[in-house]
Amino acid sequence: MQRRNFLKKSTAATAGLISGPILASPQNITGPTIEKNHKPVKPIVICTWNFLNASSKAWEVLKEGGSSLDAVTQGVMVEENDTSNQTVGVGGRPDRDGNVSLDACIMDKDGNCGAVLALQNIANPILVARKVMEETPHVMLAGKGAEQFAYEMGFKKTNLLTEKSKQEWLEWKKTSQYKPIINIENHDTIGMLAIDKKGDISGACTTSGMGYKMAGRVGDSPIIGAGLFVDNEIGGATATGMGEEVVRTVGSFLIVELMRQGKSPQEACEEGVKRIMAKNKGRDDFQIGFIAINKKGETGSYCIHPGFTFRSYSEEGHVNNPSESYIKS
Ligand code: SD4
Repeated sequence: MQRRNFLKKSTAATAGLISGPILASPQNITGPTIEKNHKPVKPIVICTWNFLNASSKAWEVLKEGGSSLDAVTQGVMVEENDTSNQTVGVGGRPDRDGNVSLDACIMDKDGNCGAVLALQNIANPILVARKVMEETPHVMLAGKGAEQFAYEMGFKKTNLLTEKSKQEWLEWKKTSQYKPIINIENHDTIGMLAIDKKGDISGACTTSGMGYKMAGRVGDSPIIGAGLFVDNEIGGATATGMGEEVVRTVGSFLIVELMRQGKSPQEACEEGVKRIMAKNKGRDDFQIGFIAINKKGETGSYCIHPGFTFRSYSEEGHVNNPSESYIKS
Protein backbone atom coordinates (compact mmCIF):
# COMPACT_ATOMS: atom_id res chain seq x y z
CA MET A 1 0.00 0.00 0.00
CA GLN A 2 1.26 3.47 -0.87
CA ARG A 3 2.15 5.37 2.27
CA ARG A 4 -0.20 8.22 1.34
CA ASN A 5 -3.16 5.86 0.86
CA PHE A 6 -2.30 4.15 4.07
CA LEU A 7 -2.27 7.43 5.97
CA LYS A 8 -5.61 8.33 4.43
CA LYS A 9 -7.10 5.03 5.56
CA SER A 10 -5.59 5.34 9.03
CA THR A 11 -7.11 8.76 9.47
CA ALA A 12 -10.44 7.44 8.30
CA ALA A 13 -10.15 4.56 10.70
CA THR A 14 -9.35 6.86 13.60
CA ALA A 15 -12.39 8.88 12.72
CA GLY A 16 -14.44 5.73 13.14
CA LEU A 17 -15.29 5.44 9.46
CA ILE A 18 -13.44 2.17 8.92
CA SER A 19 -13.43 -0.61 11.45
CA GLY A 20 -10.48 -1.96 13.47
CA PRO A 21 -8.55 -4.43 11.26
CA ILE A 22 -6.96 -1.70 9.15
CA LEU A 23 -5.34 -0.17 12.20
CA ALA A 24 -3.95 -3.56 13.09
CA SER A 25 -2.79 -4.28 9.53
CA PRO A 26 0.78 -5.47 8.95
CA GLN A 27 1.55 -2.21 7.13
CA ASN A 28 0.71 -0.27 10.23
CA ILE A 29 2.89 -2.42 12.41
CA THR A 30 5.92 -2.81 10.17
CA GLY A 31 5.76 0.36 8.03
CA PRO A 32 8.28 2.49 9.92
CA THR A 33 10.73 -0.44 10.17
CA ILE A 34 10.53 -1.10 6.44
CA GLU A 35 11.42 2.53 5.77
CA LYS A 36 14.35 2.25 8.17
CA ASN A 37 15.56 -0.87 6.34
CA HIS A 38 16.03 1.02 3.11
CA LYS A 39 18.83 3.18 4.46
CA PRO A 40 22.04 2.32 2.60
CA VAL A 41 24.31 0.01 4.56
CA LYS A 42 27.79 -1.22 3.86
CA PRO A 43 28.09 -4.79 2.70
CA ILE A 44 29.93 -7.16 4.99
CA VAL A 45 30.37 -10.89 5.46
CA ILE A 46 31.37 -12.72 8.63
CA CYS A 47 31.95 -16.41 9.18
CA THR A 48 32.91 -18.75 11.96
CA TRP A 49 36.62 -19.57 12.17
CA ASN A 50 39.47 -18.25 10.08
CA PHE A 51 38.06 -19.11 6.66
CA LEU A 52 39.84 -16.61 4.45
CA ASN A 53 38.99 -18.30 1.14
CA ALA A 54 35.31 -18.73 1.97
CA SER A 55 34.88 -15.15 3.20
CA SER A 56 36.86 -13.81 0.20
CA LYS A 57 34.53 -15.66 -2.16
CA ALA A 58 31.47 -14.24 -0.41
CA TRP A 59 33.01 -10.76 -0.45
CA GLU A 60 33.60 -11.01 -4.23
CA VAL A 61 29.88 -11.61 -4.67
CA LEU A 62 28.89 -8.71 -2.38
CA LYS A 63 31.38 -6.30 -3.92
CA GLU A 64 29.92 -6.93 -7.37
CA GLY A 65 26.46 -6.08 -6.05
CA GLY A 66 25.35 -9.71 -5.68
CA SER A 67 22.76 -10.74 -3.12
CA SER A 68 23.64 -11.79 0.40
CA LEU A 69 21.95 -15.11 -0.42
CA ASP A 70 24.36 -15.78 -3.29
CA ALA A 71 27.28 -14.57 -1.19
CA VAL A 72 26.68 -17.01 1.66
CA THR A 73 25.88 -19.86 -0.73
CA GLN A 74 29.10 -19.44 -2.69
CA GLY A 75 31.12 -18.61 0.39
CA VAL A 76 30.34 -21.74 2.39
CA MET A 77 30.68 -23.92 -0.72
CA VAL A 78 34.39 -23.14 -0.67
CA GLU A 79 34.67 -25.08 2.58
CA GLU A 80 32.35 -27.85 1.39
CA ASN A 81 34.74 -28.40 -1.52
CA ASP A 82 37.93 -28.16 0.53
CA THR A 83 38.94 -31.72 1.37
CA SER A 84 41.39 -30.52 4.01
CA ASN A 85 38.48 -29.29 6.15
CA GLN A 86 37.39 -32.47 7.92
CA THR A 87 34.25 -30.93 9.41
CA VAL A 88 32.49 -29.79 6.24
CA GLY A 89 31.48 -31.38 2.94
CA VAL A 90 33.83 -33.63 0.98
CA GLY A 91 36.52 -34.94 3.31
CA GLY A 92 34.34 -34.59 6.40
CA ARG A 93 34.81 -37.14 9.16
CA PRO A 94 32.37 -40.04 8.81
CA ASP A 95 29.92 -41.37 11.36
CA ARG A 96 30.97 -44.37 13.43
CA ASP A 97 29.90 -46.72 10.62
CA GLY A 98 32.18 -44.96 8.12
CA ASN A 99 29.53 -42.97 6.25
CA VAL A 100 29.94 -39.23 5.77
CA SER A 101 26.61 -37.54 6.39
CA LEU A 102 26.17 -33.82 5.96
CA ASP A 103 23.88 -31.18 7.47
CA ALA A 104 23.25 -27.70 6.09
CA CYS A 105 20.75 -24.88 6.13
CA ILE A 106 20.21 -21.51 4.54
CA MET A 107 17.94 -18.55 5.33
CA ASP A 108 17.18 -15.45 3.29
CA LYS A 109 16.02 -11.88 3.87
CA ASP A 110 12.36 -12.84 3.67
CA GLY A 111 12.61 -15.57 6.26
CA ASN A 112 12.55 -18.30 3.63
CA CYS A 113 14.69 -21.24 4.63
CA GLY A 114 15.76 -24.70 3.58
CA ALA A 115 17.73 -27.49 5.21
CA VAL A 116 19.11 -30.95 4.60
CA LEU A 117 19.85 -33.36 7.41
CA ALA A 118 22.07 -36.45 7.34
CA LEU A 119 22.55 -36.18 3.59
CA GLN A 120 24.99 -38.69 2.09
CA ASN A 121 26.84 -38.87 -1.25
CA ILE A 122 26.27 -35.24 -2.26
CA ALA A 123 29.19 -32.81 -2.28
CA ASN A 124 27.38 -29.51 -1.71
CA PRO A 125 24.61 -29.84 0.85
CA ILE A 126 24.15 -26.04 0.94
CA LEU A 127 23.03 -26.11 -2.70
CA VAL A 128 20.53 -28.86 -1.90
CA ALA A 129 19.30 -26.87 1.12
CA ARG A 130 18.80 -23.90 -1.16
CA LYS A 131 16.86 -26.07 -3.61
CA VAL A 132 14.66 -27.27 -0.74
CA MET A 133 13.97 -23.61 0.03
CA GLU A 134 13.36 -22.56 -3.56
CA GLU A 135 11.83 -25.62 -5.21
CA THR A 136 9.74 -27.34 -2.56
CA PRO A 137 6.95 -26.34 -0.21
CA HIS A 138 9.09 -27.71 2.67
CA VAL A 139 11.83 -26.49 4.96
CA MET A 140 13.75 -29.69 5.76
CA LEU A 141 14.54 -32.91 3.95
CA ALA A 142 16.42 -35.68 5.71
CA GLY A 143 18.44 -38.79 4.87
CA LYS A 144 17.40 -40.86 1.86
CA GLY A 145 14.63 -38.43 0.95
CA ALA A 146 17.09 -35.55 0.80
CA GLU A 147 19.47 -37.64 -1.32
CA GLN A 148 16.70 -38.67 -3.69
CA PHE A 149 15.62 -35.03 -4.04
CA ALA A 150 19.22 -34.02 -4.79
CA TYR A 151 19.43 -36.54 -7.66
CA GLU A 152 16.10 -35.26 -8.99
CA MET A 153 17.61 -31.76 -8.97
CA GLY A 154 20.56 -33.00 -11.02
CA PHE A 155 23.22 -33.42 -8.31
CA LYS A 156 25.75 -36.21 -8.93
CA LYS A 157 26.55 -39.05 -6.57
CA THR A 158 29.97 -38.32 -5.03
CA ASN A 159 32.21 -40.28 -2.68
CA LEU A 160 32.65 -37.96 0.30
CA LEU A 161 35.09 -40.12 2.27
CA THR A 162 38.66 -39.10 1.52
CA GLU A 163 41.56 -41.46 2.17
CA LYS A 164 42.73 -39.28 5.08
CA SER A 165 39.36 -39.31 6.83
CA LYS A 166 39.00 -43.03 6.13
CA GLN A 167 42.40 -43.86 7.65
CA GLU A 168 41.65 -41.77 10.75
CA TRP A 169 38.28 -43.47 11.13
CA LEU A 170 39.90 -46.93 10.81
CA GLU A 171 42.33 -45.89 13.55
CA TRP A 172 39.42 -44.70 15.73
CA LYS A 173 37.63 -48.00 15.13
CA LYS A 174 40.40 -49.92 16.87
CA THR A 175 39.08 -48.67 20.20
CA SER A 176 35.71 -47.28 19.01
CA GLN A 177 35.55 -45.08 22.07
CA TYR A 178 32.35 -43.11 21.70
CA LYS A 179 32.98 -39.66 23.17
CA PRO A 180 30.31 -37.32 21.85
CA ILE A 181 32.07 -34.09 22.76
CA ILE A 182 33.13 -31.27 20.47
CA ASN A 183 36.03 -29.51 22.10
CA ILE A 184 38.17 -26.76 20.68
CA GLU A 185 40.48 -28.95 18.62
CA ASN A 186 38.16 -31.03 16.54
CA HIS A 187 35.76 -28.79 14.70
CA ASP A 188 35.63 -26.31 11.84
CA THR A 189 31.98 -25.93 10.86
CA ILE A 190 31.26 -22.89 8.75
CA GLY A 191 28.37 -20.57 9.59
CA MET A 192 28.23 -17.40 7.50
CA LEU A 193 26.19 -14.18 7.63
CA ALA A 194 26.21 -11.45 4.98
CA ILE A 195 24.70 -8.05 4.32
CA ASP A 196 24.54 -6.97 0.68
CA LYS A 197 24.48 -3.52 -0.93
CA LYS A 198 20.72 -3.34 -0.52
CA GLY A 199 21.13 -3.95 3.19
CA ASP A 200 19.55 -7.39 3.07
CA ILE A 201 20.82 -10.15 5.35
CA SER A 202 21.14 -13.89 4.63
CA GLY A 203 22.91 -16.76 6.34
CA ALA A 204 24.15 -20.29 5.72
CA CYS A 205 25.58 -23.06 7.85
CA THR A 206 27.11 -26.37 6.74
CA THR A 207 28.88 -29.25 8.49
CA SER A 208 29.63 -32.96 8.57
CA GLY A 209 28.74 -32.76 12.25
CA MET A 210 30.39 -34.59 15.07
CA GLY A 211 33.13 -37.00 14.02
CA TYR A 212 32.24 -40.71 14.48
CA LYS A 213 28.71 -39.80 15.57
CA MET A 214 25.91 -42.36 15.75
CA ALA A 215 24.35 -42.94 12.33
CA GLY A 216 21.51 -40.47 11.93
CA ARG A 217 22.75 -38.04 14.58
CA VAL A 218 21.98 -34.45 13.62
CA GLY A 219 23.29 -31.42 15.49
CA ASP A 220 22.34 -27.77 15.46
CA SER A 221 23.82 -26.74 12.12
CA PRO A 222 20.84 -27.54 9.86
CA ILE A 223 18.24 -26.53 12.43
CA ILE A 224 16.79 -23.09 11.75
CA GLY A 225 16.86 -21.16 15.02
CA ALA A 226 19.62 -23.30 16.52
CA GLY A 227 22.62 -23.30 14.16
CA LEU A 228 21.40 -20.32 12.15
CA PHE A 229 18.77 -17.62 12.27
CA VAL A 230 18.22 -14.47 10.24
CA ASP A 231 15.64 -11.74 10.66
CA ASN A 232 16.21 -9.08 8.06
CA GLU A 233 14.79 -6.36 10.30
CA ILE A 234 17.17 -7.18 13.14
CA GLY A 235 20.21 -9.25 12.17
CA GLY A 236 21.50 -12.81 12.12
CA ALA A 237 23.40 -15.32 14.22
CA THR A 238 25.09 -18.66 13.64
CA ALA A 239 26.92 -21.24 15.72
CA THR A 240 29.72 -23.75 15.75
CA GLY A 241 30.52 -26.36 18.35
CA MET A 242 28.61 -28.91 20.40
CA GLY A 243 25.30 -28.90 18.57
CA GLU A 244 23.23 -30.62 21.24
CA GLU A 245 23.81 -27.69 23.59
CA VAL A 246 23.00 -25.10 20.95
CA VAL A 247 19.72 -26.88 20.18
CA ARG A 248 18.75 -26.96 23.87
CA THR A 249 18.74 -23.16 24.00
CA VAL A 250 17.76 -22.51 20.36
CA GLY A 251 20.93 -20.44 20.38
CA SER A 252 20.85 -18.44 17.14
CA PHE A 253 17.19 -17.49 17.49
CA LEU A 254 17.84 -16.44 21.06
CA ILE A 255 20.68 -14.16 19.98
CA VAL A 256 18.60 -12.49 17.27
CA GLU A 257 15.76 -11.97 19.72
CA LEU A 258 18.17 -10.45 22.26
CA MET A 259 19.33 -8.04 19.55
CA ARG A 260 15.67 -7.21 18.88
CA GLN A 261 15.40 -6.23 22.53
CA GLY A 262 18.28 -3.80 22.10
CA LYS A 263 21.40 -5.80 22.89
CA SER A 264 24.46 -5.36 20.68
CA PRO A 265 25.62 -8.44 18.72
CA GLN A 266 28.44 -8.84 21.26
CA GLU A 267 26.13 -8.65 24.28
CA ALA A 268 23.67 -11.03 22.63
CA CYS A 269 26.36 -13.64 21.88
CA GLU A 270 27.61 -13.40 25.47
CA GLU A 271 24.11 -13.97 26.80
CA GLY A 272 23.68 -16.92 24.41
CA VAL A 273 26.77 -18.65 25.80
CA LYS A 274 25.81 -17.81 29.40
CA ARG A 275 22.39 -19.44 28.89
CA ILE A 276 24.15 -22.64 27.83
CA MET A 277 26.54 -22.53 30.76
CA ALA A 278 23.64 -21.99 33.16
CA LYS A 279 21.86 -25.07 31.81
CA ASN A 280 25.01 -27.15 32.20
CA LYS A 281 25.59 -26.31 35.87
CA GLY A 282 29.38 -26.38 35.95
CA ARG A 283 30.00 -28.74 33.03
CA ASP A 284 32.31 -27.02 30.58
CA ASP A 285 34.23 -29.73 28.72
CA PHE A 286 32.83 -28.71 25.34
CA GLN A 287 33.18 -25.76 23.00
CA ILE A 288 30.61 -23.50 21.39
CA GLY A 289 31.16 -20.32 19.41
CA PHE A 290 28.49 -17.87 18.30
CA ILE A 291 28.81 -15.00 15.84
CA ALA A 292 26.20 -12.35 15.15
CA ILE A 293 25.59 -9.29 13.03
CA ASN A 294 22.94 -6.60 13.31
CA LYS A 295 21.21 -4.50 10.68
CA LYS A 296 23.81 -1.74 11.07
CA GLY A 297 26.60 -4.19 10.24
CA GLU A 298 27.92 -4.31 13.81
CA THR A 299 29.31 -7.73 14.72
CA GLY A 300 29.96 -9.78 17.82
CA SER A 301 31.13 -13.20 18.92
CA TYR A 302 31.54 -15.23 22.07
CA CYS A 303 32.63 -18.76 22.92
CA ILE A 304 33.13 -21.01 25.92
CA HIS A 305 36.86 -21.75 25.65
CA PRO A 306 39.58 -19.51 24.22
CA GLY A 307 40.60 -20.39 20.68
CA PHE A 308 37.55 -19.50 18.60
CA THR A 309 37.93 -16.80 15.97
CA PHE A 310 35.68 -15.38 13.29
CA ARG A 311 36.56 -13.75 10.01
CA SER A 312 35.03 -10.56 8.71
CA TYR A 313 35.36 -9.07 5.26
CA SER A 314 34.13 -5.60 4.25
CA GLU A 315 35.34 -2.46 2.48
CA GLU A 316 37.61 -1.97 5.46
CA GLY A 317 39.45 -5.17 4.63
CA HIS A 318 39.54 -8.66 6.04
CA VAL A 319 40.27 -9.54 9.63
CA ASN A 320 40.50 -12.70 11.67
CA ASN A 321 38.90 -11.61 14.95
CA PRO A 322 39.76 -13.48 18.14
CA SER A 323 36.63 -14.15 20.14
CA GLU A 324 36.26 -13.41 23.81
CA SER A 325 35.48 -16.47 25.87
CA TYR A 326 33.44 -17.38 28.96
CA ILE A 327 36.36 -19.32 30.38
CA LYS A 328 39.39 -17.07 30.24
CA SER A 329 42.23 -19.59 29.94
C1 SD4 B 1 27.27 -30.18 15.17
N1 SD4 B 1 27.67 -27.84 15.42
O1 SD4 B 1 26.99 -31.06 14.37
C2 SD4 B 1 28.07 -28.99 14.68
C3 SD4 B 1 29.50 -29.32 14.78
C4 SD4 B 1 30.42 -28.19 14.64
O2 SD4 B 1 32.50 -27.47 14.11
O3 SD4 B 1 30.12 -27.05 14.75
N2 SD4 B 1 31.64 -28.47 14.36
O4 SD4 B 1 27.00 -30.25 16.36
